Amino acid sequence: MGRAALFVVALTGCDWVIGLETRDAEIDAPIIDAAPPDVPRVCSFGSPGVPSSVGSTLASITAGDLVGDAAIDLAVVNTTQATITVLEGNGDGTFTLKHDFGTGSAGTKGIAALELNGDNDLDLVAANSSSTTLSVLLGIATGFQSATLVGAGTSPSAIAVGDLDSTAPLDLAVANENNLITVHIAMTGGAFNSFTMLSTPGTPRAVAIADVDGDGDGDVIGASLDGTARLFINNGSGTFGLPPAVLTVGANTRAVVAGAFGPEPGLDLAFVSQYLAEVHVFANTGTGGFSMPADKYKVGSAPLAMVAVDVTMDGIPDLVTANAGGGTLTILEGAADGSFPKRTDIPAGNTPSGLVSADLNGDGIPDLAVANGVAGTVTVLLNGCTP
Ligand SMILES: [Ca+2]
Ligand SMILES: [Ca+2]
Ligand SMILES: [Ca+2]
Ligand SMILES: [Ca+2]
Repeated sequence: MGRAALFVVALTGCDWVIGLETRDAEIDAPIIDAAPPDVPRVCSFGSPGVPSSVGSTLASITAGDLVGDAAIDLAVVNTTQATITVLEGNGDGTFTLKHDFGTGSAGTKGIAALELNGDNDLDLVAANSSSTTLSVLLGIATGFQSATLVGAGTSPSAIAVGDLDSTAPLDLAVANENNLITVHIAMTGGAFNSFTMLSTPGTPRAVAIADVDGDGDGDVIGASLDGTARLFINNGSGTFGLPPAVLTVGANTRAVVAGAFGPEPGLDLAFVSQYLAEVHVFANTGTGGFSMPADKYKVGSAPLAMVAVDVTMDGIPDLVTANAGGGTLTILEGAADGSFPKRTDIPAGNTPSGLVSADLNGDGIPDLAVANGVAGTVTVLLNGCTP
């Protein structure tokens, strides 16, 4: 059976060249950078193929060793079916076995993988946007137990994972469309107590946990469709006393990520606006404040998801967006000064809606997996960039 391999080549002093070729046997080897080290790096992304159809109306995707064999697996949310499809990884970037798990509630959108009950079988949490619940699926050796429902706000859609109370296990922050970020502190054993509500006007659809003020605890960033974002500083115990700082971001912001993008201390923030098709980057001033206005970068049409990861393997974080309108990913390559001067777009299937980065073939280099929303497929892009 023929296989297609995408390749992307950066030429000396030129823009990237993107191509598609078909081979009958193995995936193409990464294209080797034979140029001197002071010219742009050469990257390739090979697509080994996964089950062509994994569900319908895929909203989000996450990765982890979900089946307990040390190979990285993928979990994809099927919104209309209220199921999570787990694609079992073979360790080489291919995914053959497929398992479906019900979420027990309607309109599931967001997903996260984390260890909740301390048994080292990775667990899943999903956000049910047609309800007021999260689904918790505790991992067992062969898959997952039946979903347990946990209360959240109304129309929860996105989930962030991080440590909010300085004790294990990790905790959650959830964006609910009824103008709330809810904070869910996980107890020993993996249960959740009642949640805390943080008022977040403008229909929040994106959330992140990151220690932006550098005091050791996770702070919460929520971004709304009205083009505002709020920064809630943690008191240290998972409570948030002060009114949030408000940032102006793009309309229909659908994802927020944190990273050490520039040389100054402190985590910086990047927001992606579906409406503007732009990424807005705010540099941390060192104490949890952010320089304004943001630096703005164009990406492909209708971006719905974003990750911060060093895909180019040069030690500097890059930003990758999944662009539902154009069927592409945009890679914004980070520079040492915290800017993202170089843009590359690569094909990524029909309606890329969810995006995750993980090392899917065990070579130590971060790869990408895309949930193709309308198509109901997953596109795997193995990273051929070399350090
Ligand atoms: Ca577990
Ligand atoms: Ca903090
Ligand atoms: Ca990089
Ligand atoms: Ca890899």
